[in-house]
Amino acid sequence: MMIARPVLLALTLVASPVPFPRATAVSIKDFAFVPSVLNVSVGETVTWTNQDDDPHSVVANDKSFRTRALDTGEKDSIIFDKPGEYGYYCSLHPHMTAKIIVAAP
Ligand SMILES: [Cu+2]
Repeated sequence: MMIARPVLLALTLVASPVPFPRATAVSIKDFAFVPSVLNVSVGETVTWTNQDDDPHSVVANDKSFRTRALDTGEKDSIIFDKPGEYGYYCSLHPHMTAKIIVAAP
């Protein structure tokens, strides 16, 4: 049974539904933020990585945060220290929109 437990644990992790993704990384790809809605907890850092050939940026709708313009392969991070919903967009392509939802601890 000692050998079987890690296997069982791995299967459980794979099989468990994940209602709120916990990743703190957002890819910018094909002129879209992936995932478009990201759930994090207060104090977590979100890192955006530009995987497109065109530059992109991240700007909060309320201007409370922004990254620098990111060229291909570049990344930048924002720390979210207050709960709330933060819509954001790309200042270079304003049709690119997404959201960070920050949960209270
Ligand atoms: Cu863009």
